[in-house]
Amino acid sequence: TITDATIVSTSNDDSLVIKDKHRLSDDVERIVQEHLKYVSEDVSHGWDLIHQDGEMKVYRREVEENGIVVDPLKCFHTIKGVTGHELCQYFWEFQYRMDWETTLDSTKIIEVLDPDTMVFFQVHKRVWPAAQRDSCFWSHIRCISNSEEDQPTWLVVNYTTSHPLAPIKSPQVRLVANVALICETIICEPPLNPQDIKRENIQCKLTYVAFVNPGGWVPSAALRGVAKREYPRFLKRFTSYVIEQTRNKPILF
Ligand code: H13
Repeated sequence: TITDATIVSTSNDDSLVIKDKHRLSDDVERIVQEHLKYVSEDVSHGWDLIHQDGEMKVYRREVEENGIVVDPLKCFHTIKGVTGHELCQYFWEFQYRMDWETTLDSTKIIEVLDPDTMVFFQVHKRVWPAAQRDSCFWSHIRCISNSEEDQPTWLVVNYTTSHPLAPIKSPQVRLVANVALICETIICEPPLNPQDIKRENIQCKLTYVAFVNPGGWVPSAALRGVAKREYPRFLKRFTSYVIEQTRNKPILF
């Protein structure tokens, strides 16, 4: 039976999926919808291009709240030979995280809310001139079909939450974040038979957006310097990792 405690949606192959709701379902839904709306807003006004390397473009808007830098960040990239599903899977799944993350000391799953939503606790490397940071966030992966013909959009959202299993222990400071990776697969010169699609026929348009509050004062210039260096580094390392991992595997649409 379908009740208020269930969510009905369509999966990758348009079959109906019924999921049990959990205590954060409404939050997850709201934040996912916000990101889907925000992703198509352009960056022509008020955004600075802080890094460009081939197809990769990293923009930010300088914003401070109570003297703390909380610059929104928006990155665009096009990656050849991988799908949005593959990128999102490698970004979301715990087992691959430490292979591509260079800014973490540790990561662990502290709760499974449903098969697509986990709560993580992570300890970040001390990369800036201040106390060490940790984070506690739900991480949700989702596939959204746009139309019969188009490839679905895949996304992952990481959003800060509090959790009894992750109390804040000073002097460690808690990062507050709202991050999304949104990916769209494009099939170039599609062969007549979809079965014949090769990696050379696919590319993926990636958008990565991050709102991160360091949770306590950090010198502005130092923090902006770290962000300018680390986000492009993350994008380059993460996307190369996925290309490498999927090279000889069947394509995951
Ligand atoms: O998105 C990235 N990593 C995710 C998986 O580990 C976790 C991330 C997150 C961060 C913080 C809180 C909650 C979730 O989504 C890649 C992150 C790359 C980071 C580059 C370093 C940025 C330095 C600026 C820090 C501002 C305080």
